[in-house]
Amino acid sequence: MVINKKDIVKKIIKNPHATINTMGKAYAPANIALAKYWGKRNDILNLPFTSSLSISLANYGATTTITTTQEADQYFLNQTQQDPNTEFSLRLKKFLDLFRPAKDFYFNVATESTVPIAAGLASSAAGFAALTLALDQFFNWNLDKQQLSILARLGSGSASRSLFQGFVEWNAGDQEDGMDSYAHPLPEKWPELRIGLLLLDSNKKPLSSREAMQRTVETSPYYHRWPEQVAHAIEHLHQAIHTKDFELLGKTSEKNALGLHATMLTAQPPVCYWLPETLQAMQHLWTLRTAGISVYFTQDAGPNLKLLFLEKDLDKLTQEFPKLITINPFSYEE
Ligand code: 2P0
Repeated sequence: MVINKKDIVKKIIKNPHATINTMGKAYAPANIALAKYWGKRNDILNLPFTSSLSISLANYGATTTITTTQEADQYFLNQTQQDPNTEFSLRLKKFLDLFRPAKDFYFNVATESTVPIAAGLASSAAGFAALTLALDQFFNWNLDKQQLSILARLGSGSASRSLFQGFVEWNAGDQEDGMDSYAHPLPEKWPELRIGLLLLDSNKKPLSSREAMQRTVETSPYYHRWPEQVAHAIEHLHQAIHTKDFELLGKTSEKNALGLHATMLTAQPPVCYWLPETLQAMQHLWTLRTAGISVYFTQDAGPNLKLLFLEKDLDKLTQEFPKLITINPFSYEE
């Protein structure tokens, strides 16, 4: 029997509409995977083939406010009302339908994003995580973070990780209903760690990560090696985080990102998110590394690079990349 999203919602929320408040409001950070989520064993429930490990971006994320409205849902992104037929609105509506108390009950959802627009920063992760937290408040569910992580995953896989700050691991789980597939934060903090956003192109991506992921799984002859690579990466990342071994963290993350893109490049038709500027920036970074600056990159389903470095190298790196946006991932308030 096919398990659908509504079945999962029923398992988690016992009394979905017992209380309806006038407002629900919550914040969730964006996150960047150092060992990536790529490929689903169940694409209805967004259940991954592998676990993944990310770092959340402190105050770079989304704040979502939910209220009610008459006649039809209304969605706002950075104060601009969204056309109901855009991909953004349709995806949001589908998620809200899981929780709508009645057919004629309408939501007003306003999201403010502090993530630089078009930074290729999986804004759906912060968005669906903030929305899930806001819904929890709006309906007084009082769910724990583990349950909320499962619900956020139903919106977007990577949103399961945006429920937490710091280093976060999303366990793939192996149950058919995915009740064991949720994220948890790691206890370690690394105050000297910095993330740099290197924006190389702000055009909309030619292919959504959802489609790219599916095509890669179905057609890349290298995909079968991917789960084993991710498992090794996660093991090495744990070691790096635990012993504060920055070289190991950087090397492992960069290798995992290049492995990810290798599976995409060998898909049919090929999926290539690289631009000439992406390769140029990679070569610049490799040259800097040869010259003794410890900097690594990771790259997601877009042309921009995310740099990993330590606070001590900040000045040198802003000299090399004057437009670099620097984030201290451990600067969030508890
Ligand atoms: C990640 N990405 O781990 C990987 C690396 C992109 C590259 O998670 O279909 O938007 O909503 O579950 O979460 C982007 O995929 O995909 C992503 P869905 P999602 O961050």
